[in-house]
Amino acid sequence: MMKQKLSLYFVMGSVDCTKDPLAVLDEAIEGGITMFQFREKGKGALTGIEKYRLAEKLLERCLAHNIPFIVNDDVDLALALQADGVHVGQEDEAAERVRDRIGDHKYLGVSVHNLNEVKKAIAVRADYVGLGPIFPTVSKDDAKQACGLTMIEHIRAHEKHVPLVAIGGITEQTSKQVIEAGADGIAVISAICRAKHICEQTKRLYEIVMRTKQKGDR
Ligand code: TZP
Ligand code: MG
Repeated sequence: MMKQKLSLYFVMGSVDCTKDPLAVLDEAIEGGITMFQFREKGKGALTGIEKYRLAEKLLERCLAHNIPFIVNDDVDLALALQADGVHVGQEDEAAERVRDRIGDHKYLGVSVHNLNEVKKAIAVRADYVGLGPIFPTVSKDDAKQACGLTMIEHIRAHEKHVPLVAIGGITEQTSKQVIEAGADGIAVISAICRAKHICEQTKRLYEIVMRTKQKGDR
């Protein structure tokens, strides 16, 4: 179930968009995204009531299309909106505390960079882990060094069942390899946000992921 939802995970905030974020999300939904994360971060990011209002509108879109809506690193916002879950990084609010605050019926996603962090995330009952950056990325100021496809294989070899989505610099050209390495899905910002034709680009990404998963019987 979670593994299916992770197939094409779109991550976005106003800073990532060159046009109206609502229009971007509409096109991405039409193209077939399976999960959405509101990540309002970076230079010029909205805060306070503006952040809330944008999240509310994006959530409405996701609700109408049955797309899980996850909030990045803002438990208060997720609770206020009754979002589907929260995603936190290693330097954000501790995952264990987030789990306590959101309860067992909301999704908890945790960013990881190695096997040790995966094991810790599993211990706090994370619903999925986000591994990355797999490749160099332009979308995260404080991104760690790229870990490469081998880190996906390494984690998969030791944790066969953990729902794992890969993130960081993933494009139409690399999606197939990422799934073949053992990821249940791809999480992307720029591959969708920076596309000329967002809906068509999203459809292409969706097709690649789904075809590759099918071939591997996943
Ligand atoms: N975490 C690790 S890499 C990254 C995040 C949020 C940014 C991913 O963006 P892009 O444009 O798909 O590389
Ligand atoms: Mg962080």
